[in-house]
Amino acid sequence: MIITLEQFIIERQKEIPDSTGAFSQILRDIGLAAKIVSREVNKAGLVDILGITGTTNVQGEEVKKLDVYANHTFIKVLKKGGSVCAIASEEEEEIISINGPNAKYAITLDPLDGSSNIDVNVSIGTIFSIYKRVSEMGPGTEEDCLQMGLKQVAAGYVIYGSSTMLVYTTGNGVNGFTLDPSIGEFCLSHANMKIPKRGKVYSINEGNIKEYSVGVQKYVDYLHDTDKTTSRPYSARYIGSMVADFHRNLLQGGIFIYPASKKSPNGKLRLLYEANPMAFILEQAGGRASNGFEPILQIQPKELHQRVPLFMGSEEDVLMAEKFMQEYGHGF
Ligand code: AHM
Ligand code: MG
Repeated sequence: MIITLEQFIIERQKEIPDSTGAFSQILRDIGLAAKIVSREVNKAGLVDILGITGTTNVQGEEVKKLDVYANHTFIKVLKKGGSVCAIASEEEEEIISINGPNAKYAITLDPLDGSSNIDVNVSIGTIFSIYKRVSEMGPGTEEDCLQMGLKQVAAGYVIYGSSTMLVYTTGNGVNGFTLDPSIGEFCLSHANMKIPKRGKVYSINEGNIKEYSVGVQKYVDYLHDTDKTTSRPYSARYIGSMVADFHRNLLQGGIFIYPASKKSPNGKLRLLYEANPMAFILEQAGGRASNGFEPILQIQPKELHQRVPLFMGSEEDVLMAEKFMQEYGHGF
């Protein structure tokens, strides 16, 4: 029997005493926005033959870049839903503050991650985290978004790939839903997802290897070595679209690394809407995520767009990478 995302959310809501439905509303809104973005992503390649000239298409509608479109779609849908008091988005310098009687939650969002891959038909994604607001009722504040990852009440991502999938956790396991375009519903396809304890794959932008710290270089050397008992050498798989690399590793095991480099001492990826949500999902799926030295979920954010070095994936693989980091320290 098919279980749709909507049905699943309603079933889970019944388990929460005194639930007002505000939280379920956000999850449903994310599902809706994801469907709208998925539709647009799927026709991205048709843009040329549909006759778009300049900034307007044949219907006379303004054409926006997909990442801007995704940003507007998620914000519009979440605002209308009424459960969110603050939205921090990769596409917005400041938070979007909202006032409403049921606005009990804050959300951080990367509306379209890996968007440089759109033109080459490679999977891209949306990433989100949800927190309980910490400010008094009224318009949301930056503090509502600047919470430690441990405080997340839900996190997830949507991958726009060969099919569109929504994967999320509310701290009670990880579940994946695949969009069935024929009925326009996300259907439960991957219940209670678990990442293998160890993988055979590593994902890192190895072109920059000389820019990385000694610990990262030594760890990658270690992965290149031959040793049957630990399945080495590992295979390199790097799509350059974090959600896609993450999704593969979640299903099949492995480690994803975006480390600090000489040029970018904090790496590239963002704590609030890239590292934290993935770290929460991993923790729920039996994996691990750190900056090489401390758990991602325990880092107190200071800025909305703060970057963080990221090591995440199968528990044993991340533990081994951390061992190298700790042995060689922060040195380049
Ligand atoms: P974006 O948010 O600007 O799309 O950048 C994030 C993306 C990730 O999806 C991906 O893992 C990473 O950037 C790839 O970066 P690089 O090209 O430096 O390897
Ligand atoms: Mg991004």
